[in-house]
Amino acid sequence: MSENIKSANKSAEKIINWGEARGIDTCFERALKLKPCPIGSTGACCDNCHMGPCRLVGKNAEEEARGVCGATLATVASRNLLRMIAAGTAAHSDHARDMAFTLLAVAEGEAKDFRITDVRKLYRVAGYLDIEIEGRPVNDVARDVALKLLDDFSRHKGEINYVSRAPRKTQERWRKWGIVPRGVDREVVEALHRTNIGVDHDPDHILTHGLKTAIADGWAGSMISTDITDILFGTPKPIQAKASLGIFKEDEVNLIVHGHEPSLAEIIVDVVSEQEMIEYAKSKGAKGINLGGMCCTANEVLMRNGIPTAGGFTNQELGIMTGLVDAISVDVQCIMPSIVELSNKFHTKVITTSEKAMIPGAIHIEYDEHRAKEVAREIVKLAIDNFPNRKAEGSHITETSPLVAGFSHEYIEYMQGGSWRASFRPLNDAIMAGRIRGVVGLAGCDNPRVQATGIHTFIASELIKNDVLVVSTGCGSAACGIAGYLTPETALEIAGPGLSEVCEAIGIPPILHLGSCVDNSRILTIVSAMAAEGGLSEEIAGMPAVGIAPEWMSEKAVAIGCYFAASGVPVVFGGESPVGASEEVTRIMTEVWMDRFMGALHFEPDPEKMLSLALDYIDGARERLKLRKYEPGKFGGERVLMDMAARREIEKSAKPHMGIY
Ligand code: NFS
Repeated sequence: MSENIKSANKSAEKIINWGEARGIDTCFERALKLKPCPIGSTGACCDNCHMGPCRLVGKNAEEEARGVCGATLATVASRNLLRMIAAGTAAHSDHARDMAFTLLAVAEGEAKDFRITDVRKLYRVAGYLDIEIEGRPVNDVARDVALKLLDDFSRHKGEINYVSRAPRKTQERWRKWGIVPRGVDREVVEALHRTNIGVDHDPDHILTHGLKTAIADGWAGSMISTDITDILFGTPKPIQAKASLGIFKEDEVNLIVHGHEPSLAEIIVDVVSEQEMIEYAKSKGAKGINLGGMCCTANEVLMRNGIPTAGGFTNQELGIMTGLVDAISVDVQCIMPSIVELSNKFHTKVITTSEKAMIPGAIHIEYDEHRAKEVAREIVKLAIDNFPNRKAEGSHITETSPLVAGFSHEYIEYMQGGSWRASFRPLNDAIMAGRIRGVVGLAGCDNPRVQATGIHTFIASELIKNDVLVVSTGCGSAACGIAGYLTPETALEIAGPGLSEVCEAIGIPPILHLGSCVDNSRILTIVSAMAAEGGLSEEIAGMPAVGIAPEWMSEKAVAIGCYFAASGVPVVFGGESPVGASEEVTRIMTEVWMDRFMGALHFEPDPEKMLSLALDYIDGARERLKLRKYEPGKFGGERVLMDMAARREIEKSAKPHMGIY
């Protein structure tokens, strides 16, 4: 990778260069100008009280350096990591809480613009929660589901609901080490309490609470968000769409939905196709309204409606620099405040919509689920009204990449056997036979501190070449989509012989786009289902599965990495370690967590080493499970995968209401 190239995506690079030539600053420029603080970035700075900040540096800092209170480097670094986990957990879970309140409002008839789209999923979730469904009105079931899930946030004692969805042995490990969360809010508050000056000083004890908090993120907050979003807007199934900065149209009103929360964005999807709105756009000289997405709000509407994505985190400023974006509606998380100042150089209107998030200079139109359509119409109208203000300048892009997204865990189950025989048997068999070497969850942000999106695409292509099935989420999916990797053809062009054969038989890409970052919870469900299916590990721990976040930057990513590690999945993060100053903390996150949970969290800046670490973990798991040694192109005997023709035969006899799973 060339040092001078800031983004691996050619269109992005073109816009960056266009901006640089005009003195327009982006995160790429700022990342060059503003080097990370070498002390804070490795976890050696404590600013938890006002005697400091204390910088625990020096040759023998691990042994000798102390903060004014006497805190060691390991205490400081582990506290810093716990605060990151708590913040990440809070972000996902607060989003989930709002989804639960939306479901409650719908069930109680107070949010008239929404409806329960996937009743089958509602019943499935009610089943997890032991809520009676027989003979009851759908809204009553939905209300009980919403209330029971809301308990997960405020519970003081006991266990979060979805612990029961983990394999029994995984639960046993969690109980043995005391990391079953009680309630999301309680664990987050306790994390902040413990890291307050003078409370918890034992790094292992601090990090153990980190895992407990992270499990509250994965198995409560994120999983709740995924489930309720599916119930309200539909469980995703494969859908074609486009990705790139070239999705904007010169002759249409371009509106972007950016951030993370799907509710308002879903209503905007409806509103842009209202005839009245289209006529209004025409009255302003536009041919129509073109809706696009950014970051994880993009993933939500891409998975369910095929709305194109302009990309991930590092593309948000570049989108505005096309000069074609009439309005960008943002909710929460991963929104650069710089977009407001940048938009002043163009004609773009930036609209903040969450009561929790404002940016000075932006237009604030507050979303409220009780009047969702009204708010959505106001936003769409604002974008339309701004269309005639477009200035000529901007760096236009025309290329787009086709992709297939929408792989919910329910669909993955369905695609392996149809409505009647949906299971994970074929996947487990393919892994056992060595056709598929293992599974990697490729997740997380794209990052201007590296060649943005380049490490994602490198790791993704190398993994599939090595017959590793990739399930991807978040901005990593956008990176793969823009690179053209989310198509079934990629299986034939790049994937190794075993993976390629499996993908061809089912008609899927070798990289399955599972959704937004909260949808990493789908990966937990998938590995749990693989454990239940038999033939591999009986628990999540020990599966030939690894998590990788090669360009992570958000605290949310740290929470995700930790809930995977606690669940038994080794995780490899790119970049320098945020706790790298402490060998003790590094040892706990790798060796101690491996002993207890068979999971770990590594930080490795070298992409080649990240890859080999992941493959070593996969091969090690295969060996422990006594599976045949992986050799490219050589497979053991196993059941034949069900191809499309066989599946159609079964479908013919399926009842029409069977849905997709
Ligand atoms: Ni995940 Fe999604 Fe992207 Fe990173 Fe931000 S949008 S929640 S945190 S940058 S992947």
